[in-house]
Amino acid sequence: MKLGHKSRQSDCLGSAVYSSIRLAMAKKALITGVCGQDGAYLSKLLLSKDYSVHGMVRDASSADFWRLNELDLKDQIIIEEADMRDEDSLNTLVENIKPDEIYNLAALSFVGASWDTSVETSDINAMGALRLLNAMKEHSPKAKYYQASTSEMYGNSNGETFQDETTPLHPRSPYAISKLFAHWMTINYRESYGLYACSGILFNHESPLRGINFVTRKITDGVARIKLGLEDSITLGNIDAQRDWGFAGDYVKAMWEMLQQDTPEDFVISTGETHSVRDFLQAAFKEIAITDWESYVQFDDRFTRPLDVETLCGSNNKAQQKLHWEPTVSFEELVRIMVEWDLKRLTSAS
Ligand code: F7E
Repeated sequence: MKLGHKSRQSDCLGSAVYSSIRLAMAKKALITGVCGQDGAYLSKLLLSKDYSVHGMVRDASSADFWRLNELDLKDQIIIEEADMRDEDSLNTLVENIKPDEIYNLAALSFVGASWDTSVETSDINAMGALRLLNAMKEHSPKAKYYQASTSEMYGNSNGETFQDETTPLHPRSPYAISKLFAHWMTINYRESYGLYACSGILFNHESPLRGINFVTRKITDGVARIKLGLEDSITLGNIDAQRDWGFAGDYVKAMWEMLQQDTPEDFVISTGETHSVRDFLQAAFKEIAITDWESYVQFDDRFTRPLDVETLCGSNNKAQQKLHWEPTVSFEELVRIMVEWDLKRLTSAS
């Protein structure tokens, strides 16, 4: 009995010592925007690789941790408070943590709202990235930096079928312009100061953790509501727009891979397939056995934009060759996963 007690104690002591050694040896990652879709999937990936994950939020008391809770990660992440608009808070954060890797995912990311929030969008997405790069240069210059760049920077394709790392950029929204600034600052800091800083030009990436205001989740949520008799239609804007939609869980692996290379470079991450919003609607309604989906969809000008990007389709050749990365979830599977998740969520809530 005594022996058992003692050995349990020494086991506890052993595992406590082991945990603190592991923590001390673990790579430290700082993720801004940890509460977003990508922040949650990236946290999961890094924790599975034994990183110590520091997740930045603006205000912990009002932050919405639903995605981290959904993946059961909240207790494993060290939540840090700082603000992309506040240089001092970012300096203190980076100086205290001295991260090995910084993933800048924080952004106002809803393109449609960016005309109404252009100043705040620029402050957070563009100047915020610059403030963070400065903090890294000053306090953790050996860290590796990932900038969440976006296919929105391309704007409308000028006749080319695929966009790649060499395609000219012509942004068509305040959001895309703010991201363009951060993209070029990342390149400039790499070239000027020799920092390990790189950009992932990610095409649209979705999942059940996507915000409800993005078109994919709006559709899968709407389809699930129609199936359960909670709504009778979905109201949308431009359904002729075409996007290259992949699964977010795949895309965060590419972010990590980009920071494991010998030299920092920028990469396009995409599936190489494009589908219209119409195609997405058709596939989502098919999951609930509705083929005449047009009769369930309404148009409202409120959901159109002053300027939209019509077609995007990325070439992931460079990522395949250098990162050995490729998407694992097809368009149809992605739609199925999202519809099933929304059906399950709404069924258990009712
Ligand atoms: O729109 C059209 C809309 O808001 C897709 C962000 O993550 O990916 C995302 O940007 C398309 C557009 O995503 C509705 O006009 C029609 O053509 O889902 P979205 P997005 O604008 O492509 C990029 C890569 C990012 O970086 C962004 O942060 O769908 N559309 N009707 C609609 N879109 C919305 N949201 N709502 C509608 O009712």
